[in-house]
Amino acid sequence: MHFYQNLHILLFIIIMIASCKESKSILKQNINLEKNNLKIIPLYQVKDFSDFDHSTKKEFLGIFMYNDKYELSDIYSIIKISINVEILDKNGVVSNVPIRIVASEKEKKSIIYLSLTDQYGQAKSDIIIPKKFTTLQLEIIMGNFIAEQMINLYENQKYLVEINRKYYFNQILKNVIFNQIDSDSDGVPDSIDSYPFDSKRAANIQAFTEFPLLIAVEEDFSEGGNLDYNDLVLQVSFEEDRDSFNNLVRFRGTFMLLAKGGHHSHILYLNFFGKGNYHSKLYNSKIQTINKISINLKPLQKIPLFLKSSKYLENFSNEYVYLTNQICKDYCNVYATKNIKTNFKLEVEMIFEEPIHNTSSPFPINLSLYNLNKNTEILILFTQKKEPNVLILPYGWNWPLEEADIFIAYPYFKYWLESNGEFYKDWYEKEHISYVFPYFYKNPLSAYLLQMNVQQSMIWAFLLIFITGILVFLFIKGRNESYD
Ligand SMILES: [Ca+2]
Ligand SMILES: [Ca+2]
Ligand SMILES: [Ca+2]
Repeated sequence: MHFYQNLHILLFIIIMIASCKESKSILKQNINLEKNNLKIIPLYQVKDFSDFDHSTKKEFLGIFMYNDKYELSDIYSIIKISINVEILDKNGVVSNVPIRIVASEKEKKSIIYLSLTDQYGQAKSDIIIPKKFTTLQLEIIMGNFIAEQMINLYENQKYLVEINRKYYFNQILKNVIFNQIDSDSDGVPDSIDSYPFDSKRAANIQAFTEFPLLIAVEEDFSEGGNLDYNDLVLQVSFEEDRDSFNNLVRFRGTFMLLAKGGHHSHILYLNFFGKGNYHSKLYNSKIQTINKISINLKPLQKIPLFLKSSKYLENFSNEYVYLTNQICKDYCNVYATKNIKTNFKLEVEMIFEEPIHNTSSPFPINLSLYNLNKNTEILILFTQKKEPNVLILPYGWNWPLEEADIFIAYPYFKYWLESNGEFYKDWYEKEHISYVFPYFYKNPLSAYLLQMNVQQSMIWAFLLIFITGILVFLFIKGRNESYD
């Protein structure tokens, strides 16, 4: 009895703390807005520009038409969105207007898109973002003014696949747009330029650093294999530098082989669309640097991920490559009874000679897995729907144990597949605990910390420990009293 009374008080305290946190974040946003001297412009939505009566709306500053599209999505953990935003004013189409999109999920905010409008007044690109985000904020930046609009990533069980909008402003935009400090003259004002003194780079996009991906491969899918999707599990996180028209300029990625459920040897290949200078740094399990490699790559030249030496490029011999079996030896991290093995970590940076045009590479890399025992190759494509051999999953996913069928380890996977992604979207979070390798369980707190930024996470982690302590205390107290 006492236990439940105390529990009410505790819940009240938790709600109070949570609501304080909420109001603080709103306050923080307001301060930021003032600091950057940004104001929000009201926009009016119309069916047709011609049916808007300008004379009756004195405060009128802009109107917009939209034709956004939502679809069911059975791509595993990413969404491809086509962006088509057009800006007009009294004089017609307006070029060089910065269009920015910021994605958010709870406290996490991340720039996912930045581009100036082109000579036709349009910003057009395909982008790929993690499904973990829930809302987007579309911003049209006009000097000291910003028109911002929220767009939901899900509506009626469907995912946003196209942002198609036309904005019309009832004033001449040219004067306000070019009335801004732009130190490197790349067209993006200093206030929103991630690299204000580098004219080649304008946006640093970190969506996949916030939400790393796990790639799980089942090599024997077509041969009626065991469907344990642990033949290879690779963790990938990356960030991109893009220019003021959203073209890719630099790529920085981190790769870790987390598991390998078999005795075969493979080479993992990385593939970029353009040519440029490639730099890599390989760490061993004790986080000591094993090697640093710098090479020049031709367009679409495949490069093994875990290189021993740059001599590989001279004679293409596998002796200059770390095979998967050398990094994560036979049946590594697929048996629950064995300790977790920490493997190599690879950091790479690709500096492209020419910017890669945004329409050719919504996703900046391709990967492929070559099996030396079977002489077969699996392409790991990030945008293809229902790729049977490869699952692309969010960070934190625990893969099935050796020989454990994914349909048993993740009972809702089947229903999600059968419904074309309409139902059980969270199938990958509902595992049958005794059939998965508990990689992200063994140390849940550290996994939790990794997902958050450090300052907040420390506070919440301590609070979590504190609350857990109180709950345990109250539970024991309540139980003892009820037996008295
Ligand atoms: Ca600039
Ligand atoms: Ca810049
Ligand atoms: Ca298998």
